[in-house]
Amino acid sequence: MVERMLAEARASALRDLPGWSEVDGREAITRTFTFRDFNEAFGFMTRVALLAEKRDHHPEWRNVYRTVEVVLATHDAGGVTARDIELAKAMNAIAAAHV
Ligand code: HBI
Repeated sequence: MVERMLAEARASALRDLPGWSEVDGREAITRTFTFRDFNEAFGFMTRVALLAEKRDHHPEWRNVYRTVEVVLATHDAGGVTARDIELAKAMNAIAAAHV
């Protein structure tokens, strides 16, 4: 069972996560990605979806045209865990490949 991170650990992890921030009022992290167009946005989501399945760890996300709003939290742990930090890092790497 992976443990939820406390405030200091979350803040520290976010220092290595460009573009991400805490969700107000919820133990979760968030980033909104903006791509060239819908095709790029959905391609990003496709790659992340396959990774999420492989890791059995899934994002909460909303796509509007070329933006993808992402929220990450580990529901089983009731907060942010290393799985969220690792998935966020992977998302940043995948998004960087799209620019
Ligand atoms: N994804 N973000 C997130 N949080 C979870 O707790 C979670 C998940 N994906 C799958 C999953 N849990 C379950 O498969 C496991 O709890 C068994």
